[in-house]
Amino acid sequence: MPASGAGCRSRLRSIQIAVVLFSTAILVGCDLPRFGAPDPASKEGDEVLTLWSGFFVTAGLVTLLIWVLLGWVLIRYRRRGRDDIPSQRAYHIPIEVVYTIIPVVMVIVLFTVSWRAESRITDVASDPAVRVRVVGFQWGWRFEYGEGFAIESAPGEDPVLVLPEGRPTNLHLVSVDVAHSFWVPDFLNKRDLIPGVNNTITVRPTRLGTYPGRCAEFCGLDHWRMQFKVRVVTPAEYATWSAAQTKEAKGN
Ligand SMILES: [Cu+2]
Repeated sequence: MPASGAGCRSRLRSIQIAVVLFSTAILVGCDLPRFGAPDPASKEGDEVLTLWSGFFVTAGLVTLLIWVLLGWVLIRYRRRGRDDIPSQRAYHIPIEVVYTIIPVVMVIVLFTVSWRAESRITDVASDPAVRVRVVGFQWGWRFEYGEGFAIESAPGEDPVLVLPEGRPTNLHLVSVDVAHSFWVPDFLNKRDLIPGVNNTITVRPTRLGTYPGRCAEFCGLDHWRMQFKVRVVTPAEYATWSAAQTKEAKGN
């Protein structure tokens, strides 16, 4: 019926406008929402967040498109009378080609973006400002600095890994017993410590502050005790602190 067709077209137009406004609002925004991820405190975390947000927006747009198409089909082709049966088409080659190619292209794009981000995140700095050998054991941590001193877990006290802001630090992750995992949630980065495996990550903190860290691999009954803190300080503060630690280590 003409009246019903006009109403349907008007509803569809409203939905189209809503989709366009929603997509535009998301795509033109300089800062995408974090969708539940912590505010990253490292350059590597920024990369992970960008990837996470991009995937979230893509998934949201695909979901929205499906809902819109579903709604359109339900309204446009609803049964209006006893003998009202829509066109029964067995196939439609152009549409099938389109809905095969689009997902394939999307998967290729998402794969490429992920692969490039992963390469940047896992790239180990060749000339880091600081090198720390991170030793995980049941149940604690020892941070052995390249400058010749170490910070270790003490009873009732979490060890503190001090890092300079904006400078690359290479963390060489080593386990002396079972598998552990070095995790600082605010860095949005995590890597396992596996006996016999050499794992190294580069961290570039971008924000001053103190952040909690913990073992993210169940490693035994007292796994919960494997907590530590990361304190990000200015490069000048780091130099002063590390010089004092080195002096103290040499004195002992
Ligand atoms: Cu553990």
